[in-house]
Amino acid sequence: MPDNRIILHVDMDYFFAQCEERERTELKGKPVVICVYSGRGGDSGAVSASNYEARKFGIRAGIPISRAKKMNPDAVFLPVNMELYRSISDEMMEILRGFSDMVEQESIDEAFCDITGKAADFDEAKKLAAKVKDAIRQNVGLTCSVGVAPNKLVAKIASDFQKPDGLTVVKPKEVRQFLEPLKVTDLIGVGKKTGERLNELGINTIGDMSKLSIEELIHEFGHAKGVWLKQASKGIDDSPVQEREGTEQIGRITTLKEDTKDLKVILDTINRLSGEVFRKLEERKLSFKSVTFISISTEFKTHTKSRTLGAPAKDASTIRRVANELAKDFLAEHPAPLRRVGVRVANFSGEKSQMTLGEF
Ligand code: DCP
Ligand code: CA
Ligand code: CA
Repeated sequence: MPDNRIILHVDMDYFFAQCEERERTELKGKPVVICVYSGRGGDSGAVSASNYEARKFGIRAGIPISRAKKMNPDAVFLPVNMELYRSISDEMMEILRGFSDMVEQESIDEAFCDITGKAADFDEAKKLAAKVKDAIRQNVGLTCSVGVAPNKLVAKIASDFQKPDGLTVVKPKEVRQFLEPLKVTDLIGVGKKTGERLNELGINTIGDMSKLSIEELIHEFGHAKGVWLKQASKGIDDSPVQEREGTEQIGRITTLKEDTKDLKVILDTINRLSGEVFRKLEERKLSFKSVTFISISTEFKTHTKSRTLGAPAKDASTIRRVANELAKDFLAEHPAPLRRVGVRVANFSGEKSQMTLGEF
């Protein structure tokens, strides 16, 4: 793994609550609490997310709903709407894939991108990260926080460093200094148990831990973990950004010359994008089993329509035909002008999956 990588980590701000704010503008400025009701009736259940206004009252993910209601009875309490959050998550991932072919979705609201080939140095990377934030704000309508660093471990901590709407760049030379004062549990991979044991040993910060010898760490935590802790405390992490199994997709999105609902213009564009997607597939000798049509309205609402094929396909005409059908269906259901359209294929099989099997 080259040690001159540039990795970006994007984490959406107060994600579930911000999604609700986007859909209902009347919520802006009010404390909003998203709740998972247990189904046992009443307020039994836990808080899943809260916006920053609600956090001022101490309302956070994980606390009982009844307690949150005592903290602020006037907050807006809403049940989770996973379908909404998933579709907004897809919109965000789509934007990231427009910036880099190497995107690793880490959870519903965060992802790593390897932008090594897209920026010559960390100053350029900072500009690119600002563009990513703008694109997400413009196209998805949500704010996020971004970290830029030489690896995933540090990028993830950096995205959390200045929330909300943050952008933190940690250059290779600044890594040690950046990590030193932080708590050991800020390192992803140091859980509560390991953190408590380290605290018992008088180790509170990452800087404290970096001073322990590797032998001491191995003695305490075993070989694999000891070695990892030593590396992590120095901000070393070689893990690559890789697509999670099943999440890999190849797509192209473009902005139409003008907002339109003209079927011919839209289908012509889709045919061009299908050709681009096909060339990418061909390069990598992949077959696909699903095709998606993506549309973004003049109000920046994204809709996707997908179809799973009966059998894997690898030809350009299948992409075109299915994308055309999906687009026609979509426009029949939503006869409003579109701003951007896209085509995506996924559920791959082919050379790559065989290679993966061969590795084990
Ligand atoms: N989530 C949940 N239960 C938890 C933690 C999180 O249901 N205990 C859900 C709701 C969050 C989403 O996952 O909105 C993302 O989690 P984050 O930890 O990234 O937290 P937020 O995005 O809500 O806030 P932040 O702005 O701190 O990232
Ligand atoms: Ca988040
Ligand atoms: Ca997150």
